[in-house]
Amino acid sequence: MSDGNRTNYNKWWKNAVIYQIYPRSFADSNGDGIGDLQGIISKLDYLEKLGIDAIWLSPVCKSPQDDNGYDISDYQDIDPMFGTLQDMEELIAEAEKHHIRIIMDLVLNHSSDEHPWFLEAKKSRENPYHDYYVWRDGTEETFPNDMRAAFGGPAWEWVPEVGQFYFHQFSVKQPDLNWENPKLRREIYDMINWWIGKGVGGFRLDVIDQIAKEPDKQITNNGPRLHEFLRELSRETFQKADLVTVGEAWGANTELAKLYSNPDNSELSMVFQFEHICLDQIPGKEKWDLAPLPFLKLKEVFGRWQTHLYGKGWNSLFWNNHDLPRIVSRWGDDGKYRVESAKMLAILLHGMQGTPYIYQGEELGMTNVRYDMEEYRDIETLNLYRERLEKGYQKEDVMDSIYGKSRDNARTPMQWNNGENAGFTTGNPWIKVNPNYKEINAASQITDENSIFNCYRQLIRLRKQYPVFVDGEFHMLCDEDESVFAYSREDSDSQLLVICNFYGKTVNNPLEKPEDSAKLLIANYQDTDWNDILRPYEARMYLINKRDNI
Ligand code: TEU
Ligand code: CA
Repeated sequence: MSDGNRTNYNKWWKNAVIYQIYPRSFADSNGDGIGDLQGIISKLDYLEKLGIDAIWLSPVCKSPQDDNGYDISDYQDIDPMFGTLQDMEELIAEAEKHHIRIIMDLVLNHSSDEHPWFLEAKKSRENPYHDYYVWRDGTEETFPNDMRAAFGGPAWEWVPEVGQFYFHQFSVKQPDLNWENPKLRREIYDMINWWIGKGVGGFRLDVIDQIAKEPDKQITNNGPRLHEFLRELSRETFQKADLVTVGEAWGANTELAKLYSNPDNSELSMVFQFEHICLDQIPGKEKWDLAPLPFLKLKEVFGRWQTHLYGKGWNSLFWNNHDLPRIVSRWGDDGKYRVESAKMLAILLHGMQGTPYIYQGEELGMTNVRYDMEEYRDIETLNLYRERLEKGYQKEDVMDSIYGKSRDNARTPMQWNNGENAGFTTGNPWIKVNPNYKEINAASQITDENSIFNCYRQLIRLRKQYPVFVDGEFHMLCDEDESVFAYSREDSDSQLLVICNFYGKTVNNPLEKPEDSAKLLIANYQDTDWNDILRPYEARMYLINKRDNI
């Protein structure tokens, strides 16, 4: 079925596992308290041991860091905080020696307001760069419309020099780029090709579903020209090399995902969508308004994505990223059953079809934090705190929302060992280290064969060993069961069977014992016999060789 680079049928990234690094929180090499590229280079042995194939590197380009690098002021240089372009080239080369590819984070929906394009654009309406951004007339007091920015406040900012508003879907320092302008698109393609020339393994495309916005119609994501833009982008750049490309798409459903990740390779390799991970949010409310997880709905959502995309598209599998709270605190148990529940969540996810992503520290079962307000750093969290107090919310309620959902939960420094600052830095960390680092850290887990780290390591190996992980067809089992998440994956040779008790109570095992020849591939309790009950967060994965039974 494979025909080289032209289609996506037999691509390397289908049995790959991708590891996301949030550079400022990963490893600090020079004691300034901020993680950097040399820090990452020093941890490549660790990553090779884990067995991952690629690193998705959150943005390291030059940036005023208003949104921790998602506000880029030079797409072709590295922020001095992280190192130099030479360090980046070294990282790409050193990673390759460890069989790891580097995936860059491309932020193409907006730039920084300090990008030279924007500095020019705001000088006058006649400036050749003016049209690189999205402007609307108005008077200082009357906004073009009432659209709001993702981090609070209006989506419009007045610029007196030109007597116009510019549009920003995120912070005021992140003006939206105008993809309607072909010259802008050309500049973006040239920049991407320059990075391809540097040997990167692929790209993650930040909020790519928002590039084709039409603010006059209040359209943010899935604008009418979105897939036209994506096909042009892909043709002019990605299709020239064997890359992995992943589009962050909050607004995707399975039909749209088939366009993004069409096996004909006309757009991207895969989609990174959030339907499963937003389920503990009440529809129409904000993520901060905490709600319990509707478990049956979770199964329905996973099942739908697995079956609708089968043979027609490709999905990312993830519980975590730098915007989300830690999964073990969110849907597992970060107390008594931290180890069991972290492994259960890993086993549940890694048996499905798609490309798994591990977010730094997830492989250690790192947890959420509860800090005093002055320890938080994220612009979204700081804005929320201010806005909700102004609106009259109780401080305790706002703090509960922050404990539950703040992006800083994911951004505390990586816990390497039980030494000072968890081995992250010899200086003062830019954000406080989670106080539980003495108990939860990489050094203690690498050598412990029953650690969460070694569970992830084993899952990565299994995915490479058995083709059924890549191609097997998904079937949900006991979909009405209120506690157990179970499914099978089947190809012509074998069947994979995954059974997970999603909760902390012992329950009856709703499944029939598989035949004796079934091989237990991985589990999170040490005894291996089949049992008619499932203990708290118990997870088991079996392989049944169909040929044994003929
Ligand atoms: O995130 C897109 C996005 O929609 C989220 O920011 C979301 O609004 C927020 O996290 C919900 O709490 C991407 C990046 O992943 C994020 O870090 C950036 O802040 C954002 O784009 C802007 O570039
Ligand atoms: Ca540093």
